[in-house]
Amino acid sequence: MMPFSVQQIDDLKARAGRVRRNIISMLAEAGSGHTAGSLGAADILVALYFNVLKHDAQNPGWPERDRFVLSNGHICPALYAVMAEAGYLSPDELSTLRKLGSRLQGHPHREKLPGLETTSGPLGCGLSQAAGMALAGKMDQKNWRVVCLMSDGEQEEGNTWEAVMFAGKNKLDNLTALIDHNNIQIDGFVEEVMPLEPLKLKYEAFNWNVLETDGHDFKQIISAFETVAQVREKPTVIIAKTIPGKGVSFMENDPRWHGRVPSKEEDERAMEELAGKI
Ligand SMILES: Cc1ncc(C[n+]2csc(CCOP(=O)(O)OP(=O)(O)O)c2C)c(N)n1
Ligand SMILES: [Mg+2]
Repeated sequence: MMPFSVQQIDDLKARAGRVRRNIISMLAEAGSGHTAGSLGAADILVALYFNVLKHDAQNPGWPERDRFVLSNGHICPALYAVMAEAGYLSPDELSTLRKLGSRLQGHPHREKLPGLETTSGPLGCGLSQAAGMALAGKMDQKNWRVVCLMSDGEQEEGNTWEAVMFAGKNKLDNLTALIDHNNIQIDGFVEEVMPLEPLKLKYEAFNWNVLETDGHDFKQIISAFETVAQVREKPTVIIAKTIPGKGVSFMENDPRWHGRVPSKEEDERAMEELAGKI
C-alpha cells in the first residue's frame, strides 16, 4: 500500500468527481439502472483502485493481482466508471451501458470485460466467492489479497452469513469485506425493512475483526486498509457509512433513487451540481 499526501487526496477527489459525472451520464443514456448506490459507493471504489488494490489495467489477469469482488452487482456503473478511470476501458465505451452486445452489462459479466473478477447481480453471493478465493490464496501461499464489496441490503441474505462463518473458521486474514452501509434498499430504509444493528457485534461474534469508517473520507478508508494489513488470523470487515446518491442533493438519502435514473432535466441539474462540487 502506498502512503498518501494532501495532493493525493485531492487527486482522489477529482477522480471521484469525474466518476460521479460519468455515472449520471451513463444511467441517463441507458434509461435504466441503479443511481443511488452507484453514486454512494464511488469514493470507496476510487480509494480501492487508486490506493489500496495491487492491480494492472494493462494486464488484468496478472496472477499476483489482488482480487476485487463486487457482490452488489447492480452498482456496476460505479465500477465501470472507476475501471475506465484506471485504464481498463476507454471512457467513450461507458455510453454503451446496458446496450445490446455491450461489454458493460447492467450487472457485471466476468467473461465480457477483462478485469472483472466475478459475474454478479444475485445478491448475497459475493462473499462466498471471495472467501473461496481467499482460502485458495492461502493454500497456494500467495501474497495477494481479496477485497469484497457488499451492500447493507445483502446483510439480509442467509448466504452472506454462511460465508461469514466460513471465513471466521478458516482465519482468512487475507480477506477484507467492505459493507456499503447506505441505509437504503429497494423497498425503503434498511433499518425499517430489516434492522441490522448491532452489525459490528454480529461480525465480532463470528470471529471477525471489525472497523468502521466514513465511506466518503479517503483518509479513513485508506487508513482502515493499513490497519487491516496488520491483522492476523481473522478476516476483517470495514463497515463504511455512506450517503446514497452522494453529490446530488435531490438524490441523497432517498430510497426512491435506488433503481431510478435521471430524466433529461434531472440529468442536467445533477451534472451542474457535480461540476460545482469538485
Ligand atoms: C437474490 C436477490 N434478490 C433480490 C434482488 C433484487 N434487488 C436488486 S438491488 C436490491 C436492493 C438491495 O439492497 P442494497 O443492495 O442495499 O441496495 P442499494 O443500497 O444499492 O439501494 C434488490 C432487492 C437481487 N438482485 N438478488
Ligand atoms: Mg443499501
